[in-house]
Amino acid sequence: METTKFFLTSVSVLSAAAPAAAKAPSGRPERPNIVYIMSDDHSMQTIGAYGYGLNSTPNIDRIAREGLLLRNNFVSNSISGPCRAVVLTGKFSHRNGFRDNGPKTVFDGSQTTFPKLLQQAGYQTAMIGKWHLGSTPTGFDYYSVHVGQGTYYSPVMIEPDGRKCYEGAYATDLTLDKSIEWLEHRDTSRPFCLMMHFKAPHRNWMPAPEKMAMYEDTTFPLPATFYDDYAGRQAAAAQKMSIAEDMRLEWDLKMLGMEPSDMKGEKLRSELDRMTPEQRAAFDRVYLPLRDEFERLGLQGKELAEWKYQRYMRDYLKVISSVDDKVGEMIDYLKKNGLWENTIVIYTSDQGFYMGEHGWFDKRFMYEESFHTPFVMSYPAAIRRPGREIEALTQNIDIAPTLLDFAGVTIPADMQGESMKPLMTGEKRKIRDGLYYHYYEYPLPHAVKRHYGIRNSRYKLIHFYYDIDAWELYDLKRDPAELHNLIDDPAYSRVKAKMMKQLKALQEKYGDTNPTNDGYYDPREKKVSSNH
Ligand code: SGN
Ligand code: CA
Repeated sequence: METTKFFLTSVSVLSAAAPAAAKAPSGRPERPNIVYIMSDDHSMQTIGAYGYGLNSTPNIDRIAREGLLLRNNFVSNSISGPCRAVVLTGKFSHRNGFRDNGPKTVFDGSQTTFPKLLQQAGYQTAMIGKWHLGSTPTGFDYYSVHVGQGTYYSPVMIEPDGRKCYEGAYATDLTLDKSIEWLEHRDTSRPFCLMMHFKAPHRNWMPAPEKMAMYEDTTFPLPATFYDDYAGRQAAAAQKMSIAEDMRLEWDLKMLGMEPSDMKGEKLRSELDRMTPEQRAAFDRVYLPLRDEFERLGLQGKELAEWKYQRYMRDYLKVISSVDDKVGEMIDYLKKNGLWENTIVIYTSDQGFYMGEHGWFDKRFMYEESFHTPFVMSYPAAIRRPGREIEALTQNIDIAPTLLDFAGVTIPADMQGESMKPLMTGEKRKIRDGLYYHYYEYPLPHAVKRHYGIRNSRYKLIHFYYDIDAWELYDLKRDPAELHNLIDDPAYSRVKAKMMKQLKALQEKYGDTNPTNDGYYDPREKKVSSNH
């Protein structure tokens, strides 16, 4: 493996003033460039433009202000690899074959993806950052991807000519710098599609040196459902993603030496070992006094749970702040180089995340916080009336068809999503009545039971299965926090019957007609069920 000392290249040095986007020789407008920015586990609740007031993200907000924001955008299986496979293929997990992050699952890179189709249509394509699909990226002229989840410090990247360790680099900075470097060396006569996938803000929320002290004086409001008792919700009661119970003092909260026998403590130490002495000193300056104070306080019970929540929020938001800075540098680069008008810039996340709602971190459930995912986009050449919010139900299966549509490339008939282009360019209409969801990864981490379900603009119906058989029904208008399971409420029997029917119709439409026979590998049984 080659080791590279990585020196951050300043964007302003690289950028020379470039002419504004020209018309193609045919006189037709140029095909748009695409910068698809996706982070890992970035919740809607922590993007300024969504209005929760927890933090500010001025640069991500610029994309929404100069373009649009999707209010009701969802995933189809709230977990990293599966979401990434859905984005590339425009197909649900049961169709693209990548159902889970489990050790046996590898993305079949021979299938059709939107970057491949763009490449065939003359686009230059690149994939930089978190890939997390097991197989070597296909459909890209260039790639530089993390090994698995990657590390925050001194990441090892897989590139066409082998693995390289970028010693001293911070992952978020590296993703931006590699992206700009690729743009600088591209063929300017052809359009490009760049997928820029931040590792951040994935667990263990390791901040950049200059952000270590940020938010240390801020106290965040405890979510109203932090002490949820999960009454009437068996699967919610069985999870292992509680801030109070499952968040680790060393790995997650960086209290060095507080859990000497915990395997995950090892993981923190190995991440710290990847730092330069200066980076390590910046960490120690902030986290060692916090550890000493924590030891002195000896917190228990609710006090300890709330202390963990504050630490979690601070670290998570420090990491987000770096992401937002780098999004800003990309916007500035595009503007300085005359590319902004004719480039589709998307900022989204692989899925949503819990910021203490129901007492949780992590994702996986079809409940709103992890089912929802943020999505803002700008494309001044085609999106009139900047700053628009779109209320229609959209889903990550729609991304591939939408980008192909904008690029003027035929959308394959077997892609399962819909093009959002009409919505985005001003037509007021809905593209679907209901969203379908199917999550498989049980019993792997966090013990979230397998489930599938449907959500429309008012109600949600979920079936948890495998080693449980539990149905849940929510009225999102009356109970947006999803605390009251109405499945046995006689007042909702007609709603229930209607939702059951709609669910069946969606399963037929999308070809997931035998959902409990899901073929997912169970490491405890060491066998795979028949239709895998
Ligand atoms: C790791 C994390 C989990 C997380 C999964 C999946 N544990 O296993 O908390 O849910 O990744 O995340 S950790 O101790 O290794 O941090 S995903 O976003 O890649 O799907
Ligand atoms: Ca993720």
